Amino acid sequence: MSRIDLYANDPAVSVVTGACPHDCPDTCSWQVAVNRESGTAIDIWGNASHPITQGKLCGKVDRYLERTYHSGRLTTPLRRVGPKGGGRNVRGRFEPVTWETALAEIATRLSAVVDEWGSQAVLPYSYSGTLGYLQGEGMAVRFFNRLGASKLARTICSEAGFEGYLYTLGATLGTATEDYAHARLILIWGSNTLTSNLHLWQFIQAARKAGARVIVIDPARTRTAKAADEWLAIRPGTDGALALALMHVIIGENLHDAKYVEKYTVGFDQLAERVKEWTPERAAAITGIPAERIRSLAVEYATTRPTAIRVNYGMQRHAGGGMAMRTIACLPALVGSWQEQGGGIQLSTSGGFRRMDLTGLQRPDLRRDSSARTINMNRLGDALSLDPARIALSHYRPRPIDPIPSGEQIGPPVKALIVYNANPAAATPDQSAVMAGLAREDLFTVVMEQFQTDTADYADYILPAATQLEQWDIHRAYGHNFLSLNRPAIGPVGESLPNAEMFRRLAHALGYTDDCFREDDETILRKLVQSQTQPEFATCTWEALLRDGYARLNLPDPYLPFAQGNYPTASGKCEFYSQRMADDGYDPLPTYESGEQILGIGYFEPLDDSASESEISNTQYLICISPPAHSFLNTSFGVVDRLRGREKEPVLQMHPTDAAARQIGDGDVVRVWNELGEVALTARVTEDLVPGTVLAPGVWWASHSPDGRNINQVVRQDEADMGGGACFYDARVFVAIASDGAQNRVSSDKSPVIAY
Ligand SMILES: Nc1nc2c(c(=O)[nH]1)N[C@H]1C(S)=C(S)[C@@H](COP(=O)(O)OP(=O)(O)OC[C@H]3O[C@@H](n4cnc5c(=O)[nH]c(N)nc54)[C@H](O)[C@@H]3O)O[C@H]1N2
Ligand SMILES: Nc1nc2c(c(=O)[nH]1)N[C@H]1C(S)=C(S)[C@@H](COP(=O)(O)OP(=O)(O)OC[C@H]3O[C@@H](n4cnc5c(=O)[nH]c(N)nc54)[C@H](O)[C@@H]3O)O[C@H]1N2
Ligand code: SF4
Ligand SMILES: [Mo]
Repeated sequence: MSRIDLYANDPAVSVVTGACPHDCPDTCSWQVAVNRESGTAIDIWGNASHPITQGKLCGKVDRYLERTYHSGRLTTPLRRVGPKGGGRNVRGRFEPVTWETALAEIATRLSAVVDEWGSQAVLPYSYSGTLGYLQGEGMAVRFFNRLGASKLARTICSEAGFEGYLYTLGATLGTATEDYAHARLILIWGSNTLTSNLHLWQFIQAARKAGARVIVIDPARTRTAKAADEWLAIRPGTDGALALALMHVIIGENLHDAKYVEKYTVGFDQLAERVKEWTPERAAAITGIPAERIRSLAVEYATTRPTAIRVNYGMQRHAGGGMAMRTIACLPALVGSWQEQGGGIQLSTSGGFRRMDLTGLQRPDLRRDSSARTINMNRLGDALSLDPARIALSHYRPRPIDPIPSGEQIGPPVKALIVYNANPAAATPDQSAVMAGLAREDLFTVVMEQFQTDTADYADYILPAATQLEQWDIHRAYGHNFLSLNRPAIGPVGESLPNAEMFRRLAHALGYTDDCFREDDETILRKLVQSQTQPEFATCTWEALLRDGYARLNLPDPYLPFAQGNYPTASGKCEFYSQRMADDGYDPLPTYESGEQILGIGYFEPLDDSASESEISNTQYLICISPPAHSFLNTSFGVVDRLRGREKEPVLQMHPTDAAARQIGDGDVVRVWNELGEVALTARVTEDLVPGTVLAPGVWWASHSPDGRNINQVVRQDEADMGGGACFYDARVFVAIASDGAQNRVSSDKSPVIAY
């Protein structure tokens, strides 16, 4: 019996429909059984009627009740009484205070900062704890607009790839998730579907039953690669070179769709000229994929119908991630696969929601000074420095033509930081720089959290946040076209409050009398839905959402966004040649440069064959990637013992060749370091990885790690080529067995320091 049937006729139980709030393409519709008498949630499951969720939640959110009722939930406001900083003996360093006291004291401190340093000395820091419109960037944005705080560019996940995709196609529209069932060739490109996008898999399986082949392009033989028909092992950061060579073969052998290209694209002749130099042999030397396989893949891709690509953010967390995405996004137009159901490419479906009008929710009109600076969240370490040159670097500069500010444009140091929906001490690049900033005694930090995270350890005040079971919200999705409503299933755990209510109360404490700080959550959401005028939201009525919990956007069914062109670019076409890119300071045509070239980093010359093993291990860097661990979701589930138990301990996967060169055996504790920092991990020697690359599944809490640090110790703050995106997977590291003193070499003069 399904769980809904089990509870539907039980008078002691009510069933509430909601939505998973986490940063995941699937945005599942969930149902929660609540004991009417106690008000306690007793069960949670995936909504069987939702066309994508299809009754299943993932292994993490199946545990959502354990997270909600976890003994570590923060249940009262806390005030710091001990010294600032990370550590485990938390209860000794914070004391509970009432909401009244906490809010009054926070308001006093914030006002003092604004009076002395100006309102831009206040920085919000948030990302994807919840993706809800209201509890995400809803009431919080109202509040920070009214305050006049610095703005935050939310770049940590997808910006480079997003911008690259937009330059080529004009919007993050693409293949509908359900339509992968119609494809006959599927390229899963830089995505671990079975871990991070589980609900796509059922459609891929349906395609395979009908004869489709599935190829995974990834530096790691992930669980998805193991389940697929073929793993193409690619060196990280080289996807652009592969795509250029595929186009070389497709155009060279006249396999492109000349009619589609003629009608719906610009710049074909220039593209053809450009890719001439990108022979499969050249790309083979860069990617590590044999030239013959590149050639045959190009033919397979151009001649199989329909053929679909699922590209995800893994391949764009690199210095050249934007250009790589821009290049891959040219492929479907070149072969005309947009014309078929089951053809095209999907990066994200969020473009379907792009015309959602958020002005009523976020109230940009409340901001008096629209020229407030914008800080790039990836450079939080620099932003929290007191050095004006580093603060200048932390300004958001998404394109090559954006200058580094100087003089007064730099603005004041950050003197107050308000963190919600984020855990920067664990998840943000250059962990030691972030922690050094958070440790500043003169920085006033408020953290709104459900748990005592690595970041909360540095707070002056911690405010207990509600979970999704305790709050209202509305969610768009980035892996399907349904809008979802989340209704609260239970009352607040302890004294916790939804983010919206915390910001509402903070607004009152600061004396803001605007009406918008009086509206309740349900009213705000109803107005948000009712105020939409674009046709795609016509089906998403408040009534439909209340009744079903979700509603499909009013898009054609099937939805083939670019079957007849309709690209929302300047030219109205797919832009093989992009004038906008030229204007923004880029090569207007697809191209490829290595991470070293883009970041302008000079490394050691590779050693010749006569080098001893120990010389090799001490001077040859490895590329370190840190994609999602299966049982975690960024850092959000690290607290659930059962899920942490499944991941066991923070590890570093290494290829046997790289391990042997360093005399490292499976299970050895190794030190992973570069010029930024170091972290101790347990080696896992495996052939499921391209040589020259190491992989540390993320994201572990620093405080759950043996040395109180995690892999973001070795990740640089540098921006990727587009959108100010993060370069999590472009880290260069040295690795050695922990006992041989590697630790000391980081700071020694003779250390293999990377030259800039
Ligand atoms: N279980 C779980 N699910 C998650 C998350 C999680 O942490 N855990 N995170 C969520 C978040 S925040 C996001 S943004 C989404 C998307 O999350 P993504 O981070 O895009 O996750 P993956 O789909 O695992 O994609 C990463 C894959 O890219 C590969 N990769 C790394 N570098 C390269 C490269 O240069 N080229 C190629 N071809 N591949 C490369 C990695 O080996 C990995 O298999 O998933 C969400 N879902
Ligand atoms: N090395 C490495 N680092 C990475 C990545 C990687 O692949 N490798 N992935 C990156 C990516 S893709 C992303 S998206 C970022 C994510 O970075 P973050 O957004 O910082 O994500 P989390 O670490 O999951 O932190 C979210 C926090 O929000 C809290 N939270 C959840 N719901 C609520 C709520 O309703 N209210 C409040 N106040 N808090 C809530 C959770 O308890 C959690 O501590 O991390 C990035 N960091
Ligand atoms: S994390 Fe993703 S797969 Fe898991 S329940 Fe949430 S939306 Fe669904
Ligand atoms: Mo992300």
